[in-house]
Amino acid sequence: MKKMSKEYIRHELIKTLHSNYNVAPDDASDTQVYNALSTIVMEHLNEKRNSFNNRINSQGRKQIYYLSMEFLMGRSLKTSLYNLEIVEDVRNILKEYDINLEKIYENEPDAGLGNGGLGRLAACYLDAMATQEIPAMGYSICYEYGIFKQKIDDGWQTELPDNWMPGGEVWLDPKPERAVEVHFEGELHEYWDSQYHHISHHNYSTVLAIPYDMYVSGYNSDGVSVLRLWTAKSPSFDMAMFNQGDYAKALSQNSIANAISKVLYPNDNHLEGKSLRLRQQYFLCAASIGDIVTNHMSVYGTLENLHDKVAIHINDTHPTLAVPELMRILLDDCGYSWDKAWHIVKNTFAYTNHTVMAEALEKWDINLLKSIVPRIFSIIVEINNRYCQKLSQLSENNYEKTNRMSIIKNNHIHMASLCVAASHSVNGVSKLHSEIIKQDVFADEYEYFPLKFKNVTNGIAYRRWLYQSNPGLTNLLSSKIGDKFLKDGDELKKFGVFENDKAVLDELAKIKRTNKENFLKYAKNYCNLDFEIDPDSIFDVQVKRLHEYKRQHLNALNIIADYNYLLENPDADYTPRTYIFAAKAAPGYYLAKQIIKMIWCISEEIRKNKKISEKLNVFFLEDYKVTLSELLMPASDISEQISLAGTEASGTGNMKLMLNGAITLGTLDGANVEIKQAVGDDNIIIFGMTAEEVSAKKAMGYSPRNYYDSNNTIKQAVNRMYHGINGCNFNDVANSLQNSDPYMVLADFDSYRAAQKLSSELYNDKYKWLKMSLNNIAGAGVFSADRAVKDYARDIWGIL
Ligand code: 26Q
Repeated sequence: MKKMSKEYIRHELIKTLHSNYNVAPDDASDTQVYNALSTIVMEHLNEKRNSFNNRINSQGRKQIYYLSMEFLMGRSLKTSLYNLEIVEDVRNILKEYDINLEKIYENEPDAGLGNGGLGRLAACYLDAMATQEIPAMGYSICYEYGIFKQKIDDGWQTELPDNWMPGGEVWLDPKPERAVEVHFEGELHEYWDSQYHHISHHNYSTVLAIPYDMYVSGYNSDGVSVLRLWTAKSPSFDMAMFNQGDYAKALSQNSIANAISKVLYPNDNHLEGKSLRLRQQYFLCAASIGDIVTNHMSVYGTLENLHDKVAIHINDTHPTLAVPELMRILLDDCGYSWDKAWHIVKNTFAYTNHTVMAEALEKWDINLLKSIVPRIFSIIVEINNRYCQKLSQLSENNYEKTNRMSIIKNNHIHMASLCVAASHSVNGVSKLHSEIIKQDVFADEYEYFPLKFKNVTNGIAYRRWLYQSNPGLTNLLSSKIGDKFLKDGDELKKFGVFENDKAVLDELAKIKRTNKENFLKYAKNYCNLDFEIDPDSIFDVQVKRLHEYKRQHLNALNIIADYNYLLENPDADYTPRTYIFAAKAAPGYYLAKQIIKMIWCISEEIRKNKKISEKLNVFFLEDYKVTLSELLMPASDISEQISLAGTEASGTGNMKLMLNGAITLGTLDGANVEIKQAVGDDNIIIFGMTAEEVSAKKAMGYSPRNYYDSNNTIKQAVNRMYHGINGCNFNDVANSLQNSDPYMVLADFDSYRAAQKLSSELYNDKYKWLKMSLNNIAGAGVFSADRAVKDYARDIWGIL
C-alpha cells in the first residue's frame, strides 16, 4: 500500500475540516485539527489493513490471535504518523497554517486500557507484529474507564475515573455486524440420542458483545495489526438505532450487562476474585473465540485445520476461559469427539506466564464458576478428570504429585494449571523467570512435559521510545550509523565503536541535558511539578507500579539515610541528585499508598532545607502513564530496577531506560540479568542478593530485626519513619520493615547504598559515565519487540 502523499494529506485535511466543522485550517481549533487528522489516518489504516488482510488470506497464512485483558496503548496519532512515515509532511503542512503538531498531540488522551507491564507488552507486540508483517489480531475489552487517573492530594493517592472516550473514540472503528452473543448463568440439560451425548443450556442471560477496532500500522511495512475491543450491551440494545448512527442513544441503555465493560480492574500482580471480574474474563473469551471461529469458518469452512491456521496466545491466565470455550464449541456446536476437540485445542493455544508471586496466581471458587458459566465449569471438570488420570499414569500413581498438578483443588480452579494442561507451549518472559518457572512454580509439570517450556525474553516497541520520543538521540544515531537501526534493532550495536569518541560523547551529554530541560518544562506545564529541579543533578528514576516487591521503599530508605547524613554533614561533598518517582498503587493496597505518602513527605521535608535540597531533591510525579514515560525516559540518568531477585518476571521499563542511555542500578532480577549480559559488567551497577541467595536466606529464616539492631544507618532511617517525616509518621511501613520485611529490604540495604555511592563516583567521571551510557544505547537492540515477536513466531507459533 502506497504511503499518503503530502498533497493528498493537505487536500484531505482541508476537506475534512470543512465537511465536519465548516472551518478552514487557519480557523480550526486544535481539537478540530486533531480530530480531522486522526480521521484521515484512521481511514488510511482501515484501507491498509484490508489490503494486508486480502493478501494474507489468499496466501492461507496462519493468523495470530493475542488475547489479553489489557492493552495499554497510550496515544495513537503520533505513533501512526511515524509508522506511516508521514510525520514530516504533516508537520510541514500544519506549519503552513501556523499550527504546532506537538500541541495537536496533546489533545489525545492515553488509551489506558491496562495496568502496567503486561498491558503495555501486548500493545508493543501489536506494533512489532505489524512491522514484521505477521497477521495479528489482539482481543480485549473496550473499558469505558481505563486505569484510574491518579491525583496526589497532600501526598495521598486519590483515584479519579479515566474517561478517555472523548478524544479517544476517533481511533475506534465500530463493527456492529460482528457482534457476538455471550451466555451467562442458566441450567444445563443432558440427554442421549443414539449414542451421542448432548448438552443444552437453558434460561441463560444474554449479553451482546459489540466490537470496535483499533489499527496499529507497522513501521515501514505493509502490515497492520487490529485490536478488537468488545463492549458489553444488554440485548435490548437497539441495533437498528446503532446502525443508523445514533450511537449515543443506543449506548445509553443501561443494564447489568453494561457493567461488564465499564471499568478496568486496577490491580497489578494481585488477584481479585470478584464475580464481575470473572464475567469480564468470560465475556472477552467467549466473544473472541466466537469471532475467531467465524473468521476461520468463512475462509476454510471447517474447524478441522484450526490449529494449522490459527494460533491463540493467552497473555497470562486472565483469558484462560478461552480454552473451555473453544472446547464447548467443538463439542456442543460442532459435535466433535472429546479427543479430537482436545487435540485441536492443545495445538492451538500457547500461554505466557508473567508472574511467580503466589498472590497473583489466579484461582477461582468452583461455586462461582458453576453459577456464572455452568457449561464452562462442567468442561473444566472433565478436562481435569482426564488430565489427572493421565498424570496418575505418568507418575505411577503418585497421588501427591498428581494432586499438586490438579486443576481443581480445595474447591478452587487453578488457572495456571489449566493453562499448562491445555497449551502446547508455556513461556516465561526473561531467561531467569523461565528458569524459575521450571524449577519452582511448574516444577512437576516440567518433569512430565519438559518440551512445553520455553523462554521469550520481553521486548519493547523501541521506536516509540527512541525515534518518537528522543529526536536528539535519533539524529545522532542516524548521523553515525545510518538509519537502518529503525527497522533492525541489532544495528544499534554499531554505535558501540564510538565509545571512546569524545566528540560523540559530548554530543550525547548535550542531548541528555536538553531532554532533561524539556522534561522539566513539560512537568511544570502539565504535571504537578511546582518547585525547581536542577537539570545538572543526576536524574535518578524509579517509575513503575507501586508494589512492595519492587521495593520503592528501599529507594526511600536510602534517601532518608542520605538526608540524615546531610543533616549532620551539611557541607559534605555530595553529587547533586534528583530522585524521580512515579507510581500508581492499587486502590486497595494500603501499604503501597503509605509508601507514596512517605516519598511525598520526604520530598516536602527536604525542600524546607534549602542547603540540602540543592544537593538532594525528590519529586513524585503524579499520574504516570505511557505518554509521561515517553518524556521521562530520554531525560533519565539512572534506571532503578531494584526488585528482590526472583520476584520481577522481566521488567520492560528497564529496557526503555537503557535505550535512552540511562544506567541500570539494579539487582540480578528479571531481564536485568540479560541487560548485564548485553552491556557487559562495566556498564551496569549491580547490587544485592541473587535469586539463589534469596531462597537460601529464606530457607534459613530471615530476621530483619537483626539488621535493624546491628546497623546504625538502617536504625536511624527506620526510626525517622517512626518519629515523623514532614510531620507524619509511617509506623506501618517501619513495622513491616522491622518485623517481617517480606521483600528483604534490610538485607539488601548496605549493598544498595554502596551501589548508590558508586553511581555518584562514576557519574563524576564524566567520560566514563558517557561511555557507559553509549554502551547501553548500543546494547539495547536485543530488547526490541521485533526480536521478541520473531522468537514467538519461530519457537511457539511455528510460522517463521
Ligand atoms: C488478575 C485477576 C484479577 C484482577 C487483576 C489481575 C491482574 C491484573 C494485571 C494480575 C496481574 C496483572 C499484571 C501483571 C503484570 O503486569 N506483570 C508484569 O508483566 C510484565 C510483562 O511481562 C513483566 O515485565 C513484569 O515483570 C510483570 O510484573
